[in-house]
Amino acid sequence: MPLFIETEKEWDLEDLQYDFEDSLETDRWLDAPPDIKELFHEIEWNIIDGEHEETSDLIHPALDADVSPRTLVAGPMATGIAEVGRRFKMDEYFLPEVMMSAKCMHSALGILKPLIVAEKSEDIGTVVVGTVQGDLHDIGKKIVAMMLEAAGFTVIDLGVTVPPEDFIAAIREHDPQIVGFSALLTTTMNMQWETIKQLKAEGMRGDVKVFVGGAPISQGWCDKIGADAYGVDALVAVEKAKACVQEYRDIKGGDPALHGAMLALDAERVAQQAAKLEAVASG
Ligand code: B1M
Repeated sequence: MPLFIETEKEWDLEDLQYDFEDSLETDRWLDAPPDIKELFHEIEWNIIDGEHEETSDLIHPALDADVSPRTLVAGPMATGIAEVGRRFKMDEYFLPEVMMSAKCMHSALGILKPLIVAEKSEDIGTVVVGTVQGDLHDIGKKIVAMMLEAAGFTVIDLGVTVPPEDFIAAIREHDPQIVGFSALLTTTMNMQWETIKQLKAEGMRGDVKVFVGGAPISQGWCDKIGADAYGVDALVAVEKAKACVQEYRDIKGGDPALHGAMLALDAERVAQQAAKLEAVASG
């Protein structure tokens, strides 16, 4: 039975601006056994420090202690790379440091991917994913792709900087139910829109449900460009993708009814989270 450790909260990461000792004092992962809490802080600090071998070395003891691969991805790996993003934004880090930290994420994901994907038991559909043209960021897209695979999808990952015509060729070749565009830059998010426009121009918009995601992407952007679903994170993307091939399989891509159904899933999740919080607060 894997250890349950809360990862869904939006943590205060201020301690990551100081040092490891400060992290030991935060309330992040207080529900974990103390040695696992410490291990998580070591993982996040090794990602921040760009130590990829050490990061990989710490993944195995966590797995041996029954921490699930998903908890590692959503827990210390997410907080570590978030702090790297903050440092980059504040000019405390430059590209070489960010590249070292990205290498840590890739090394850890290399260990975790086969374990996550091994959860796949049935084939429920096909998804084509890629990072849009001009954009080299692929860590989040890889996480989404492996979670989709674990949920039963066959995933065709086209890689990074994928031009619209390559998405279109892959849709023709693989006939997926879903196509997903990842974008991490405000300068490349427009390529999600361009790709949708080209899908329409080819008369293919109804053939496929379009998902969008990535740090600068929002529900408002999804609405504006006429995508069907926005995935704020990998778990939400999987929840919506499953709904698209199950209860909403007969609704075509681009149909406002599908967009409405995806929004209803968000509303339902928010209501459930609020009810959970209320239950905790009232003891
Ligand atoms: Co870049 N970078 N980077 N970078 N980088 C950002 C995105 C930035 C926000 C950093 C900052 O300023 N704080 C900033 C963008 C600013 C902006 O556009 N306004 C930035 C910049 C500026 C750049 C360069 C332009 C820097 C330069 O050259 N001067 C350059 C661009 C290169 C290019 O793409 N052409 C660049 C380069 C790089 C590296 C190569 C060094 C490296 C990428 C390595 C790699 O991916 N192989 C890198 C990194 C690592 C980052 C940060 C630090 C981390 C990104 C990441 O992996 N996050 C990032 C800071 C940040 O995002 N806060 C930053 C972790 C990942 C798990 O989250 O990708 O959001 P994320 O994915 C989530 C969700 O968004 C969602 O699910 C995922 C899992 O939960 N999701 C989807 C993602 N895709 C989805 C698709 C879906 C559904 C959900 O459906 C299809």
